[in-house]
Amino acid sequence: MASNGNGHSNGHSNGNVPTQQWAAVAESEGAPIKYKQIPVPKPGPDEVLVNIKYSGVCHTDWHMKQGDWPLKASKFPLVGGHEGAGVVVARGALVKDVEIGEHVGVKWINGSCLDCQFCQASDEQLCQKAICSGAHVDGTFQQYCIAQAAHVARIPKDVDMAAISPVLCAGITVYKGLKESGAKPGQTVAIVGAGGGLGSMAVQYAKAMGLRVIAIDAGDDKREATKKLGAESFVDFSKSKDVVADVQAATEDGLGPHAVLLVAVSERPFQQAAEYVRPKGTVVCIGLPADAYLKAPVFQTVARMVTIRGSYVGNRRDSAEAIDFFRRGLIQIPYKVVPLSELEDVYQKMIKGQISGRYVLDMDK
Ligand code: 8ID
Ligand code: ZN
Repeated sequence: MASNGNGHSNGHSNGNVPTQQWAAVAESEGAPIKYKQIPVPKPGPDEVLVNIKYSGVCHTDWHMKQGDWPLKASKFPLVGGHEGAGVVVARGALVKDVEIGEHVGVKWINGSCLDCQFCQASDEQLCQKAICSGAHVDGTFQQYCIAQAAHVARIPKDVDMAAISPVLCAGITVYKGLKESGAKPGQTVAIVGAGGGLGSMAVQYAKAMGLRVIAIDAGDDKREATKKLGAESFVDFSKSKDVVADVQAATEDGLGPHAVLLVAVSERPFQQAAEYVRPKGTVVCIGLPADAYLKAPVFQTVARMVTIRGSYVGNRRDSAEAIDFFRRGLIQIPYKVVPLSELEDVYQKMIKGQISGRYVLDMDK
């Protein structure tokens, strides 16, 4: 492929950036994915161009493509993806601290204003001007992707890029959620949706943080998979006659888990968790089923002093910490690498609940 020399005027590139690339594109809301060639974007003054090597596929990418959330994609055709690991190949003129050749991750938060009260407090997820990968700008399901230099995650060069890619959303998000839960080493957390992408990560992070895990999901594959990841018990929501009683029974004193991490894409568990969490426990809502509402009995929530809270991705510090857990060998989830051209098949498996762990797209196949 031809080189266009420097990526952006007054910026710098490694001199090998092509003008065309392969991408997985949603032409319109709800349309199936097309694998096709599109132009390589050019980074703005504060942005870098990343040659994506691998990208995990998050359920959020499906929601964005379908348009079933209050947060809508601001562009179609849209390239989704926000778990991209790759190499910086060009940078804008204002970028000083990210080097060409560095390994970086492109996350859901692609950019933010860095100036508002939320950015000042490092809650950049809450920035009213936050730009999200695969929602407001094209994401990581393409060979070359742009991100604001201040927001790319740093990936040490000794880390495997395929294996780390799911950490860049799933890992960071559940690590943050576990911190927000306030659960302490030795205490128990129930992970609802434990066999999926976020759930598998959550079981491993929880274990690495000294927590005991009750996994909740469906089917023997996920029972086995979550056991291998370190869960002490499993409640099959598709077979259980009383999920609330079964989750409480899975704790030694029968009082229920100290925290619940909701990462399922279904409303029902969001209506049950406050009932089985231990008195003074915390329910952390992370999964985002469309059109869903939380429900909790007021009397029991008050009299049992239950906390219910939301948790949304993580900031740059959470990202660095989550990556460090991975680098130290503490986080290993099952993942399957398939070519970028197979994204639509991955989505079809995902919505049927058939994915255990994560699918990772190889950009060069
Ligand atoms: O920052 C955030 N809050 C954030 C970040 C990333 C992703 C939120 N998310 C959201 C996604 O948009 C999605 O709504 O988290 C949700 C989970 O994403 P995922 O882990 O990427 O999805 P998955 O791999 O399809 O796993 C979902 C699992 O939930 C199980 C399924 O069997 C699957 O294993 N599940 C379902 I659907 N219903 C369940 C139920 N009633 C259930 N597990 C237990 N009980
Ligand atoms: Zn995600």
